[in-house]
Amino acid sequence: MYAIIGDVHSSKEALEKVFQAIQQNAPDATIIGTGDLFECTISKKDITDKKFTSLQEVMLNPEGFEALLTFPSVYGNQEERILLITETDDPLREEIKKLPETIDIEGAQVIHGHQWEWGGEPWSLQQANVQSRMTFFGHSHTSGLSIDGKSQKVDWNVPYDVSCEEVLVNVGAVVEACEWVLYDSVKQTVTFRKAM
Ligand SMILES: [Mn+2]
Repeated sequence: MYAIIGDVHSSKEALEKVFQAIQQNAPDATIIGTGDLFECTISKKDITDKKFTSLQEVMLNPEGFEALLTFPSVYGNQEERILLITETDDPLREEIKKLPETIDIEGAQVIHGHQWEWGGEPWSLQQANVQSRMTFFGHSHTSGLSIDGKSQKVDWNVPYDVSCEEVLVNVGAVVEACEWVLYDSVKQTVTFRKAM
């Protein structure tokens, strides 16, 4: 059993709510992160060659937030940007640098998804370059499920059978929405959850 969560964007309150829900719904679930744990406060368009020498200048990290990050996670575009624009021996930077691009779990792979092709109107995933039959990702802050290339309507608290050819699961966002996904690797089901 896995609880997949991501796009926390430094929201301590939302992460605590989601933890509480996981504790109530699936206390034995292994928590895996889809990245963008932190919020980078320097936007993409404001990036220059300048290297910041303290992390506080470029990211939100509220008191007690880091202590909650005890689960394995991949990196997202926020972590990528934080690394790109800083030069400091802060141990937190080293921790961020250690986050992998992908994590393999039972029968699936976890990735942030910003590496793929996004665009269109409304802005959405155009092309996913997956390495696994089933992939959990985030990035867009919109829960979604695609089975064998067909987009499914997402209903909350309903287990979806994912024992099919190709499955893409957008786990939504912890920030603001308190969304997460429960993945039962034995029964091969995913259930979308909202901790609000
Ligand atoms: Mn992202």
